[in-house]
Parts: sequence; structure tokens; C-alpha cells
Amino acid sequence: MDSKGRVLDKYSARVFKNRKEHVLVKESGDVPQVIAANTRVIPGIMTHRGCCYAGCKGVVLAPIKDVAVITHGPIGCGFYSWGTRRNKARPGEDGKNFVEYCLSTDMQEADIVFGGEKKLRQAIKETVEIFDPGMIMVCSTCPVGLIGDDIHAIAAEAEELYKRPVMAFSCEGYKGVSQSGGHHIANNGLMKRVLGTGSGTRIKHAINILGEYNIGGDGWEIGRILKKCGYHVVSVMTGDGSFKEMQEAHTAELNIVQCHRSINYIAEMLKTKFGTDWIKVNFIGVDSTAQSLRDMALYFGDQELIDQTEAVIAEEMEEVAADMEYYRTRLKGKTAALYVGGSRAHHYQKLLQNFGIDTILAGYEFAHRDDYEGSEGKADIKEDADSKNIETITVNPDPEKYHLRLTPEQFEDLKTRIPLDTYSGMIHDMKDGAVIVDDLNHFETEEFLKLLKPDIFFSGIKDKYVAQKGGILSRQLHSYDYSGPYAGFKGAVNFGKDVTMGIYTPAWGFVTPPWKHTPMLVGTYGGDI
Ligand code: CFM
Repeated sequence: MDSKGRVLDKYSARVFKNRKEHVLVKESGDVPQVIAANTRVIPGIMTHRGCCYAGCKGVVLAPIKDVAVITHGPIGCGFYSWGTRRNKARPGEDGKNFVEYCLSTDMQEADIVFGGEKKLRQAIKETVEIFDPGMIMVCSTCPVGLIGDDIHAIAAEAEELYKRPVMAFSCEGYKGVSQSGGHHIANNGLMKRVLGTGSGTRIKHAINILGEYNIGGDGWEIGRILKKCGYHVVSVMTGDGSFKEMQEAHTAELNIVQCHRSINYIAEMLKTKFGTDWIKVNFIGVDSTAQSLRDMALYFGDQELIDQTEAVIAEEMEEVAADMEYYRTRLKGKTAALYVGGSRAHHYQKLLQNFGIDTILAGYEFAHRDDYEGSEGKADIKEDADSKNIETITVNPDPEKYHLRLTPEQFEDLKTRIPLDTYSGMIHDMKDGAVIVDDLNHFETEEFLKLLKPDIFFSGIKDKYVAQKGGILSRQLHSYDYSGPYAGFKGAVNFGKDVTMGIYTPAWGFVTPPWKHTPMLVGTYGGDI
């Protein structure tokens, strides 16, 4: 029996029937493999997923530094979405940076019984008086949807009163099956009210960076490289982002997409509305960074830009070559398992390859089939009740701002050479025999780790200690364990250094758990025997 069979064998027939569709062993050959994804977790299974509010407020909206985001709900949701993600930001043009604040209506029992609208009005008023932000966003948590507070009406009223945009997001935690629904809701809101609403006109070699959240400073490092190549970055969505910059998103000639899962909706809607093409990039790993830069230059087809790109790649590669080689000698031949949200389990495989580390298991928490199977997989995704629960908005070409950069012939030609308007997915890049797991749960994590014995398990705070206490090195790919940046050329060296330090300091492997030598349970019988 293979590892998949051995792990799933312990399930009851019903659970087995469900989970077997979410686990694949990569097969050789070109036959596309299908995986079940973006479906409900079976009740009772310990999943590592988050909620819709986490995806909307925590992931997409919170990094926008010049917007004050108010969590309408009991304080716990606000607290747990406060600073737990390392999306760093510097004050913007107006000198403001709300990223480090946690604004919440702190709903109490009386508000649940009698309604929380009064409190929300008051919270918006205080936000205006204390912070005077250029824009306010309100995000709902579960009870708000249950009791029916009309946050959209209150936002419209406040907008009128305070003469500034106030947007509301109905992103109650229970909507959809994971945080992925929240990404979609946030994308819809930004598209409706923010993106491309400015008055600027197209700028040469201007780009938007989509799906880059500046975790550990990644976005800053990517921005540094892009500027050196000669690009003008109009806006970043949304790491260290600014709503004012996003309003000018239509002035870009190209959109580059780092995290496909969280923002593919915007990439496609910007294409429909403004005609802006998008390409899939990956700035994690030195070779993939170089490839992404080359793809971008090829899109523009400008010789000066192509030459400058090559010069930047040569210079940056040269700078990191000795360190990369050193860490490669220390890490070559090691194996890794990766389990992260919806894109990093793919992106980081490229960086691991730079050090000769093999990925033997990879999985996403909440990705959809196209993130595994590639854009082709999207064609036969069937809508279910949960996905229909998330609004899909329709956008139309903007009569004034719509502009196609390429002729249809140029587009078709480039499509064969660069990832234009398409994403190839994770499965495509995995080795034969590697295991791919969707929504890897706590039980399966423990079992797969015991069976496959990777040298490193890359995951997050919820699952990290299970591995670590089992003697397997664990590094967090969400927060980078407070290190970083890991993106680009220099980031790759930081990553190599951190992993090398971890591997050669196998502290947890030296610990003998107390139950190995001391009985853990001591007790007496109570009552009459
Ligand atoms: Fe995209 Fe992200 Fe990810 Fe994601 Fe996330 Fe994140 Fe992530 Mo944590 S947007 S899908 S919802 S790359 S917070 S910056 S690390 S799970 S793999």
C-alpha cells in the first residue's frame, strides 16, 4: 500500500470516500490529474483553514495602509486579525499608516440582542475624529450577518456625512468554506469602488503587482528589483498598499500576479474592464525570479528593457552566487513537505530546488482546483451551494480607459512563450511519486510525517509544533518565523541561511519525551470497588 493508502486506510468508509479525492500521488506522463478542492471540511476533522472574514479583512484589506478598517463584531475576531500576519507597511504620502491598529466595535450581548448598528455608527464617527482617514472599510463578522445589521446602509450614510468613501464588506466568517471566499468578496469590493477610479493615463513600462502582501518585507525586495530593471510600479495589491495608488491601477500596461489564489479575480476583471494583460510571476527562488523578470521584459518587447533586465539578473546573481553555493552544499539531498495557504506550497518548491531540496509532499489549505491543476482545470469546476453563496460581479469594458496593448496576433504568439493570462498550477511542477494533499488535516499531517519522514516541514503556527515535537524541523512559511525577506535573489540567501541553521541545530531531535521513560498517568480508583 502506498503512503496515501496507508494514511487514509484508518478512516471510516464515509470519510475515506471524501478524503481520497483530495489526495493524489503524482503520476508520470502528461495525463492531467484531477483533485477535489474548495469543498467543505467534514465536521469533526481538525482542519487548518481559516474563515471568510480572515480572508477578506485579514488577508486582502488589512495591508492597505491608508484605509482604516473597522471590524464590526465581538472583540475576539478583531484581536485575532490584529498584527498576526506580517504584512509590513511604511506610512504613505499622507503620513498615515493604519496597519498596526485594530479598530473594532467590540459588540456585547446587548448589541447582539438589540442590534449593533448604533455602535457601528459611533465607531465610524470616532475613527473619523481620531484618525481622519481618507477611506474607511467595515468588515462584518459572523453575528452581524446573523442579526442582520445593515452595514451597507450605514456605510452609505457615513459616506454622505463624512464626505469620504466608506465601504462595507459582508464577509461573515461562515460564508464559503474557507478564507478563500473572503478574498473574493474583498476583490469584488475593491473592483467596484477603488481600482481604476483615478484620472491618470497610461504610463510607459508601468505595472501593478497583484497578490504580493509584503510578508517579512518580500514586497519591498521585489519592488527594489523591478525599479532597478526600469519599471514604474503604480500599485501593489495589497502589501504596503495604498487606496490612492490603487485608484490609478488602470494606468499600468501590465499586471503581474504573484499569489494567484487570492487575487485572480481582480487580474481577470482588470483585463475585462481596462484591457490590461496579466502574467503569472514567481519571485520566490533565484531562477524563478530571473525567469519572471525575463517574461515581463518579453511582454514589453523593448530591447532597452530586455538588456537592462539581463544586466540586473547578472549583477544580482553574481552577488548571491557564493552564498547560494555554500548553502546548497549544506542542504543538497534533503527532503521537504510543504503545507501553506493557496500559493506558497508551489512557489517555495522553486526556491528549495535552488538548494537541491526535494519536495515530497505539498498541499494547500484552501486553494481551488486551478491552483493545483492550472488554468485549464478551471473550465470544469462545478459551482456548488457554497461557491454560489459568494457574489460574482460582472464588469464591462470602460468606454474611456479600455486599451489593448497587443494585437490578437501578438497576444497569441506571446501566449506560447510566457504565462500570459494563465497559470500552470502546482501539480505540473511536482516530481513523480510526490504526494499532493488538499486541506491536509491534523491527523493526516501527523501520519504523513511519520511515514515520509521529511527533513523539514514548512507550514504555519497551527501545525508547526506537532512536527517540531516529533523531531522534524519546522519553518513557518506564512510569517517566516519572524525572519525574511525570502523573495528575490537576496531573499533566497536569507532563506538558505535560516533553513541551514535549523537543520544543523536539530534541538528537538535531542529531546526525549517524558512518556518514553516515566509513566504519565498516576491515579487511584474512586468510590467503592
Ligand atoms: Fe496568497 Fe498569501 Fe498564500 Fe493567501 Fe494566507 Fe499569506 Fe498563505 Mo498565510 S494571500 S494564498 S490567505 S500567498 S496569509 S501572504 S502565507 S495562508 S500561502
